[in-house]
Amino acid sequence: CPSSPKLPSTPSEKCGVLNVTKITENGKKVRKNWTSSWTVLQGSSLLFAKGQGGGTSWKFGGNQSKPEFTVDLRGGSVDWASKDKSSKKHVIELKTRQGTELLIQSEIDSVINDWYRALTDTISTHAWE
Ligand code: I3S
Repeated sequence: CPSSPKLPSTPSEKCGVLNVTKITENGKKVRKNWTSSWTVLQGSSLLFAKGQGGGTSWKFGGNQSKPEFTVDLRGGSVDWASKDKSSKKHVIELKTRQGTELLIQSEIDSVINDWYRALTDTISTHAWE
């Protein structure tokens, strides 16, 4: 995984391309906008970079490479999304303590299962922070 020099790496670190959309921001419903994002799990943060189109050479920490969006997983929750949240298969619903809800999806079920495990592990590891 490419990593940011600013964040400590932990055993839970993971990265890859996922389809992502916000559905709620600060408690307010927002319009879905599915995008393919390079996604990095670092410590208790989940970082997204839009429009990287699956490129693995992309790195956080360079000049033009700030993460587009960061989610603090501490105090959040992860579950499989119900059918009414999306017509896509393999969709994870991630809720943050700050009232942001995201849907995260991959067509590849082994990929999404690994992310589900990594996210639930991270949330339980940081449960008391
Ligand atoms: O929950 P929705 O409104 O059925 O979500 C769909 C829409 O966001 C749609 O875009 P428009 O807002 O232009 O209609 C997207 O293209 C779909 O992918 C969304 O549904 P899925 O079931 O794919 O999450």
